[in-house]
Amino acid sequence: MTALRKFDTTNHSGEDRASLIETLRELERRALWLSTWMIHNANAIRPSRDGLKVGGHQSSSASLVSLMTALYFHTLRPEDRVAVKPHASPVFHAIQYLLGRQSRDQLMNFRGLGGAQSYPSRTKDSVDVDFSTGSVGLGVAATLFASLAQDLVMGRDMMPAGRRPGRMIALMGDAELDEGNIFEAVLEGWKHDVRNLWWIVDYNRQSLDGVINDQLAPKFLNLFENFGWRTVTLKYGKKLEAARHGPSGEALLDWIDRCPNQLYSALSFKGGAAWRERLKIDLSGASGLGALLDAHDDEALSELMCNLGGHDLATILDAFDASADEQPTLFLAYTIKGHRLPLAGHKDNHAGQLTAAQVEAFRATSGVRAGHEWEPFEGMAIPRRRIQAFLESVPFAARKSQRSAPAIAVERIAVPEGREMSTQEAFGKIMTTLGREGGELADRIITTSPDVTVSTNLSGWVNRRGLFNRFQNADIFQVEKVPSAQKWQGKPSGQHMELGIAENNLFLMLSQLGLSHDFFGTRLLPVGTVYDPFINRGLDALIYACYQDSRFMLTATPSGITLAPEGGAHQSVNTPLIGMAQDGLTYFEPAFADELAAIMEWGFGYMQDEEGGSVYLRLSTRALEQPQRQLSEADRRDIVNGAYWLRRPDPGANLTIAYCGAIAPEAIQAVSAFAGRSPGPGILAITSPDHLYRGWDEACRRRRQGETDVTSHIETLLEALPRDAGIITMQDGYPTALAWLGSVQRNPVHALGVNRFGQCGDLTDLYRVYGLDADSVEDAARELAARR
Ligand SMILES: Cc1ncc(C[n+]2csc(CCOP(=O)(O)OP(=O)(O)O)c2C)c(N)n1
Ligand SMILES: [Mg+2]
Repeated sequence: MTALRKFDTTNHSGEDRASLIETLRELERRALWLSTWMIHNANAIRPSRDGLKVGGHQSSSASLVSLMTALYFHTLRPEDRVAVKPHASPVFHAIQYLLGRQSRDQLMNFRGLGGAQSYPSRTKDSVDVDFSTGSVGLGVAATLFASLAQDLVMGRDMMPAGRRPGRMIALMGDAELDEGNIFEAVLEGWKHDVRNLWWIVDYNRQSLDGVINDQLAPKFLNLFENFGWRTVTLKYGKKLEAARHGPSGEALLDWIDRCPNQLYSALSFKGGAAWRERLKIDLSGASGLGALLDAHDDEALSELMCNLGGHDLATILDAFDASADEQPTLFLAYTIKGHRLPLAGHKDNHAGQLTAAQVEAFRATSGVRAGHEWEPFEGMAIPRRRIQAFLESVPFAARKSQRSAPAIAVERIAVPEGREMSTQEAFGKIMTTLGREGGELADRIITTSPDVTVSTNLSGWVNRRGLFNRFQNADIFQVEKVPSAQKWQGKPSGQHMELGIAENNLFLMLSQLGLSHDFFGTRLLPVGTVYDPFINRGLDALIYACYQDSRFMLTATPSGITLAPEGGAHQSVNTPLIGMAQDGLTYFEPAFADELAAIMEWGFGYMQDEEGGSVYLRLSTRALEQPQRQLSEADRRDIVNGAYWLRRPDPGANLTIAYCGAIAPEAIQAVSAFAGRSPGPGILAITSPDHLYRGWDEACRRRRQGETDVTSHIETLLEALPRDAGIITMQDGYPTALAWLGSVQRNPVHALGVNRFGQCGDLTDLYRVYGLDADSVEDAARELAARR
């Protein structure tokens, strides 16, 4: 293991430990009040126009208040990044408000349009959110990949001068540990020697439906320790630790250790008298029990029994301060869901909310005057000036929001040479050339792949640019002079991140590489490869990456039944629709190498554009004869916009074929079968059903809003076609991706495509069985003619 860098743990406020904790306790009380009140306000005070329940999680928030107070007001440094447990969003906003980084209006409009979001959102919240969360498990794992992305940036010496590496921190619910993607990530992290990573588990032993299994803690701890993590358990707070040395102390703690989760939760809900009754029975005969119980009234007894590590600021600070090196660390912090609220410990408290009367009572005990609920320092027991001075000294307060990095110029991407080529092969050649010829663009590209680097044609690039490894790592096959086309030498400056097969990890890796400009102030251009059908396997993580507004190029290949002999498990059908429906991702499916080169060149720019997004290339292994042509700038623009006439229809033509992707030869062949027809049909080459559709949709919207001189690309193209001419669409994918073409100027459409699982076969058989061959086109033309 390398020498571990120490993080700074100084107490920046200059206060001694006792007054630091006193100050934090006041802030903790305030954060608990504000988060509870924010949810109450949204549900019970703000007028409702639709009668819908607004929601919000008071108990999940209360569970995490102490840990978040310690983190944000003491431990965090400006360069650290945090994924906040989704349903603790109100605490996050309350803390940002206390730090002066969030507005009162946003809190008052929690869960309303333009207000603080229900779950932290990088794109929809106005305050700086590091990781979006909501789909549990993903934000947690994303922190691990953010740390790997940071190592890549450092390995390539691309961290801007004066910028320090940060810790990536996840505040997670214990039930998030049920999500498999967490463990996939831990395994991948171990392979890459991940560091600067903290996962803080809010171990309240409750999920949504109730109280969860006993004795999970040792299993989690073993697992993480197996993968080289330090584990830190925060079980008892200082009061319980002190009680250990008092009368009946050992017996009491031993009783808690053995207490089933359900019983502990139920007693936490019932309170002091119930604890007393139970302890009298269960610990009867323990010496000193009477003295222990006599020393505590019901309230004090409840306070003592609920004094768990995750609610005890001194215990939390000790744990955080003692873990200030780079080793990945799991903090298992025992907490009570709903702590200090009347909902505490109740198994049904997940969506439960305080009644108006309970809020009133809570207001009184929080020292908040009616009408002053939103005042930041209302009811605080320490002078306002001291609190303000403290808040100014908080290290995290120095965080500046900076979400961009200098742009990388995109040079011309040359069209790979070859008479016959598949788009996958063309992709490989483009990447190899970039790798060989270098330049700033090539230096910024980071590729990654879940064990399909070789089979997606990325090896040429990897041979040139090397594998990422935090340490120099020779390719032993090369050293031993065993002939191999792959030279897999690892080094810190390597530009390929090789992953295990888990597609979730691919998308989370892309998600965090594609946020490097925001996280580290340096632009990376991530390119990931995957088999197209397995987009579905990692789909939630892909959606998550787009929701975070991450910027990457996803190359998915091979695709469709064109992968003929490989059979149905490897043949993608629904992915064109995913490409179209996914916000933040523009989907292309070129047929020819020159189209791909134009799209990739545009894509590297689009990935950097503030209004841009990510790019999805659906490619194929089917080699096609390449058109002999030189594309003009206008041709390249058409290709990027989604379509061009490969053959313009003759004036007055009553038929056109619109195809997308590797099915091009069948479209061309079908049209030549109609050669005798006059007027001759057109062939519309569609390079992006997605861009083409969005252009049309956007034009329709603008016209609805009164703009008169807007015409979309597809409208311009279809002007060449009479309105009653039939359109046959052809794609190796679900046919509705192109069926909308009929709505543009009301042409009748017959959409050919794949709408069932694929199977093994050769192209001739499969295109016939699934209706994508020349005969099917002829049938479709007949059907369209009959309709007219
Ligand atoms: C992927 C996913 N599945 C289901 C949900 C619905 N859900 C929200 S919170 C929750 C339980 C969370 O329990 P835990 O993580 O322990 O958090 P706690 O509220 O106990 O702090 C569930 C099932 C979700 N948000 N994401
Ligand atoms: Mg929980």
